[in-house]
Amino acid sequence: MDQARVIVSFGADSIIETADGQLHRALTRRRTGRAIAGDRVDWGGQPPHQVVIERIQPRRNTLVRTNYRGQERPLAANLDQLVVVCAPQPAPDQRLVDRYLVLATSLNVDPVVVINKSDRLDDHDASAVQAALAGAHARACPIHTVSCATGDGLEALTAALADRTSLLVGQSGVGKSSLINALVPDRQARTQAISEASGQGRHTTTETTLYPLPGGGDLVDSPGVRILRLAHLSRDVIESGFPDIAPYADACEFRDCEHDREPGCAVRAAVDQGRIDAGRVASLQELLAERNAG
Ligand SMILES: Nc1nc2c(ncn2[C@@H]2O[C@H](COP(=O)(O)OP(=O)(O)OP(=O)(O)O)[C@@H](O)[C@H]2O)c(=O)[nH]1
Ligand SMILES: [Mg+2]
Ligand SMILES: [Zn+2]
Repeated sequence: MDQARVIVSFGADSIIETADGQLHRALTRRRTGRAIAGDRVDWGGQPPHQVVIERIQPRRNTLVRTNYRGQERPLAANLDQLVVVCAPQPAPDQRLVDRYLVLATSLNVDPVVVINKSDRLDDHDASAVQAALAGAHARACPIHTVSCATGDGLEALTAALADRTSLLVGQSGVGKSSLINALVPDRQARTQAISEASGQGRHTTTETTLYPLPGGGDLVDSPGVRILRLAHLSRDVIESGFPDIAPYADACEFRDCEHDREPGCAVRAAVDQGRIDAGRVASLQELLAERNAG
């Protein structure tokens, strides 16, 4: 059986890249289950027609989107790294950054932060960005400052992405698409080739798509993770996304302490003493409350 990588999936149909670098439209059988971007699969058939995915190899991890009804839909598999993109404009949102850091923990992948638009970063903006990144500092996560406009920092970022599958996340307007355009020089041709293989026109760009990087590794662009619901995560997973707070939380009098006004709350005490960032605690409380609400 030959092996391939899933580039993008539309339900029962996927586009796979075979070992020779060709893109083919492939069908999954009902019993095989649905393939998603990043899957490694065994395939058979006679390209370009009747290509069939025979088996989806076990996934190291699965990025899942949960909708407002709590229904889960898998989007991408086998990720190594989560790239959290922020910029001076739109102003960074600490709660969102902290959510992405918890997402990285839940997937068991390393977070990397990119501060884009360095060409627009004055001192005032820089301190606002750093404040929103308190969680990244607490987790000693690598931070790359880049500009898609000038090319500043892109070489070092390329090195950090080499040979790994990285998911790009971040607020609308921070420059995720600009980064893909800067890092994947043949993106246009690639999108065209995907459209041709799928026979579905421009539809593909709205789906979670894997882009191979010329220096090795892949970037995953997933419009589906913009609204990030983490209500399905356990308290333990959420708390392990906050290593700066966890030692204090362990010392709270109540195991289910919400770090609000409970007596014997070691987290509140640590905030009052300036030992931990109040914004981080607010992020943790928000995630715990969401989870409790079901
Ligand atoms: N000055 C400057 N502008 C940039 C840079 N990178 C991107 N932009 C601009 O920022 C705007 C948003 O960039 P996009 O790449 O579309 O942002 P995005 O994150 O893909 O946004 P969504 O697709 O809505 O999630 C565009 O007008 C870009 O030209 C940069 O390094 N410097
Ligand atoms: Mg975009
Ligand atoms: Zn507490």
